[in-house]
Amino acid sequence: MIVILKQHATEEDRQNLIEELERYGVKVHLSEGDQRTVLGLVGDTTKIDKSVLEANDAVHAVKRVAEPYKKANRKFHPEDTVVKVGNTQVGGGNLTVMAGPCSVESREQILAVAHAVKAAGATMLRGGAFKPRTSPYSFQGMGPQGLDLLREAKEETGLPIVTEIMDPNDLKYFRDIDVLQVGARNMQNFDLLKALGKTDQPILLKRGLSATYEELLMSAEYIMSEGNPNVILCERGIRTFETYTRNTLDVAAVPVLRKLTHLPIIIDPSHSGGRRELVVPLSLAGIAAGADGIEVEVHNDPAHALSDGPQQLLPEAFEVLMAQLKTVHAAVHAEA
Ligand SMILES: [Mn+2]
Repeated sequence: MIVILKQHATEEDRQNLIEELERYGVKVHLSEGDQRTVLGLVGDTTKIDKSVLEANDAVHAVKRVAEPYKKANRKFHPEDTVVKVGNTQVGGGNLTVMAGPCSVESREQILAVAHAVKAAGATMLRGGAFKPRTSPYSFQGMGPQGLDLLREAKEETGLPIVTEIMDPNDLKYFRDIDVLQVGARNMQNFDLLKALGKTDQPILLKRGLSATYEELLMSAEYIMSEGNPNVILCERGIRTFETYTRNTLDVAAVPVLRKLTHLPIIIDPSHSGGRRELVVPLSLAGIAAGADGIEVEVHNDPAHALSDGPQQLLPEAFEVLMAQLKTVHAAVHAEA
């Protein structure tokens, strides 16, 4: 971190500032030019709040030279992280396909979809039991009963389960759930992130609607700094000026995050496109960009789905998608 002092900063201002900075345990190197005095901070600057320094009267500007996230940072962990989920692995060249309905609606529905996606080659079953809906009048999910149905579907198919948790107080219901999903709207629910950091369960962390890459990685850092290294990132579309699609899938997030972090990256073609006909091309684009997998919504009767009907694939379409995904994934991972 580099701190540039104002021209009018006095010797006393400078000494006070250096003492303040040294309290964080960093070394301060002073270099005095004709026009400007610059302080170079060496050591762990993660605990220093840039905006507090910027508000100091003697400070002209503050520049970070290192990213504020450490545990999620590829610089300190060059190897890709591989997250073990049941009998499958996310990252490390594996193709992860989390498929299933937006919401668990009934025993018949979740079992039918689970068997269909398993037969087509999905590696995990997704399904929402606790639903974060934009409207309080929309279907809110089956809650703990929905989790029981997911457990039953897992027992029948062997597919590990991915399902969303919204409230740290619900953790008691999720102790045996394979992957806990944090939705886009909860990406900065820091109490939830901290509680999930105290477990060792894999977490699927979705990017917020208007979150930067750094904000996403800082949210991952919340989980990891509490001791849980099992974080999987998910790009699920961001809010832009475009209204044709539900959100705009940021495909660039995949190669950029790949560079910044060692964590696995999944894309969600369903909530980004919001339309069934976009799910296949967006899925393929994500894998082509180097994503470790997708999380996709599949329903046996989308026309009557209780949530997100227009974007859910029929099992037959999912089967076709699986074949295409494998082809693109193989092409990306082929030796040049
Ligand atoms: Mn959905």
